[in-house]
Amino acid sequence: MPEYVLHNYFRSTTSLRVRVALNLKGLDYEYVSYALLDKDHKSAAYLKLNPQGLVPALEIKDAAVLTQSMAILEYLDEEHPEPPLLPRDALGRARVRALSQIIAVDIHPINNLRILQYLETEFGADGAAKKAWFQEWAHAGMAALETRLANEPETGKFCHGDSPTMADICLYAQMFNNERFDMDMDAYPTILEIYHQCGQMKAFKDAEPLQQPDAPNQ
Ligand SMILES: N[C@@H](CCC(=O)N[C@@H](CS)C(=O)NCC(=O)O)C(=O)O
Repeated sequence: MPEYVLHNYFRSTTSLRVRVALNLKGLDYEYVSYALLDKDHKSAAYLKLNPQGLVPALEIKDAAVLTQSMAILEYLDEEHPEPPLLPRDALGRARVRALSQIIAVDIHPINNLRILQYLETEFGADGAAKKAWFQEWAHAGMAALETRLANEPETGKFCHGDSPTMADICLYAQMFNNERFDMDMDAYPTILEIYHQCGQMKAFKDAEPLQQPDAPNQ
């Protein structure tokens, strides 16, 4: 029996981050799905696990429930250090956390399902308006990320050197949201190259939305 239970959803990109980390570390886990559009994540049972009512949550059987994908990634990295998701040096760690947070702090939270639903119900935003909102903030973050990745010497095959870190996990996951909202990524060749590099690795591929048991049949 796996030690970990991942409460998540196939299309959730914060869930995707945790799936990649578990795969990279070679950790087996039980997959429990919450259909966000059916509000499964607002059920009383789930709110007991995560009062925030957001996925993912990583349950450590008979021990604890972890929430917040970035905190979960750091926990997994501390408990299962190989392969590392953060560099050994403090400057490197600060850089990787900063690159990660461009996505995890400055892009994702303001484009999340509940924000887009609120724009619709409270401000009458239609599909086109929601797409414009998404693209505005995603382009702002992607442009800054591209500038840094293209110009900083620490960038290698991946965001930081030649092996994947937390920053690559965030970048990879975000690309699936970008695609859903028809983002034109032509201006971001370095990001696209790193996305391609990640996609060569089974740990990333296996975490993709359409590879999950709750994904619709293709
Ligand atoms: N900062 C949180 C964000 C979690 C989050 O927003 N998850 C989304 C799916 S990617 C969610 O549960 N959305 C449900 C909603 O907005 O109602 C994390 O990184 O875990």
